Amino acid sequence: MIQTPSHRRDPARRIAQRLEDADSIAIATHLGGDGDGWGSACAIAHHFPDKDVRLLAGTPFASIFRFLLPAGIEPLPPDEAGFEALRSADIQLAVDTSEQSRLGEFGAYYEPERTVVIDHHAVSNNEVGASIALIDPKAAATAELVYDVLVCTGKPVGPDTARALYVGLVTDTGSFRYSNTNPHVHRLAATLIEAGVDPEALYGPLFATATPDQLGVLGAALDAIRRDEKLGLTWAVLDQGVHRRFGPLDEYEGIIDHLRNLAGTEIAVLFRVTDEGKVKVSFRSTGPADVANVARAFGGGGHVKAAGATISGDTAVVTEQVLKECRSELARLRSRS
Ligand SMILES: [Mn+2]
Repeated sequence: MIQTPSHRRDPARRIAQRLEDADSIAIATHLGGDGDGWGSACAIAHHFPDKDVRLLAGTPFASIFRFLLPAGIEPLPPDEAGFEALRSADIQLAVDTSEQSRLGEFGAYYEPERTVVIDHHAVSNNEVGASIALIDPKAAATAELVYDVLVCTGKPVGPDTARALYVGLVTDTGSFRYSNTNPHVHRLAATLIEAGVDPEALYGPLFATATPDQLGVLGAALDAIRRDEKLGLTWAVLDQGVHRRFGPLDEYEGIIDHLRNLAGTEIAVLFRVTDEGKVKVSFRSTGPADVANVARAFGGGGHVKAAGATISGDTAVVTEQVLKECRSELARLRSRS
């Protein structure tokens, strides 16, 4: 049996009680809901089949998570019906975010007395007011906290609930590879498998989702890889030709990882021509190089190891300017060591 960390027991028990007492529960997650946000929301919906549970999608519900939805539940967009579902619910629940702005248009309808938050992000300065919150940045996923709540209901966690929570764990830990992967995460994964999760059966819906166009764009990117071996700089340009052939290139977020995985890479850069004739630039750093700093030089931003910018101008000119800035960042590191 897995132990709930002691500091979470009291809020988990109180939230479980509130959920059990409610007839209707409206649940939203952050804009661009991911496997943890929707996994957490769907787990709660599965656990309370006799309650009126509504899911609120501030941005369109990603089709790859449809297999998690309980039969008969369709996520509501931010329109009059969606706002009314939230306004009339006994509990207004936010999962995987506590920030009002990240709840999108739904954020304005949360009322503190009815609001409950379950989240593992550090508290910001834009919180929704909540009557009870279970917030623990030490949790690898919100799904971990939802599990703590659901076990307090005394009703066993069923296979559909377990599967939705497992999806949250898998996605937020990068398939148990990121630094948030720890013994508790693996114990919870084991518990969920005992509750009926079939990990292999999740491979298809979660990871084998590429379309022929996605693989075509990936092929074009791999074909276009260039590198400066001495500096550890790797890049690829998806130009007008690729855009004409495959259409908008704004998605395809995973391609940059193939560039960063090339051995010896310290900075990876992917250039994509956009519909508006601008160039979308994604950066990854594998070591001490600060790509947020490089992105800021072009009006973008991000984290030290993952950043981006969208730049107006001719693709060849933009490419040269950005690579020059990357080279000076790498040269700066070299001179320091
Ligand atoms: Mn999360």
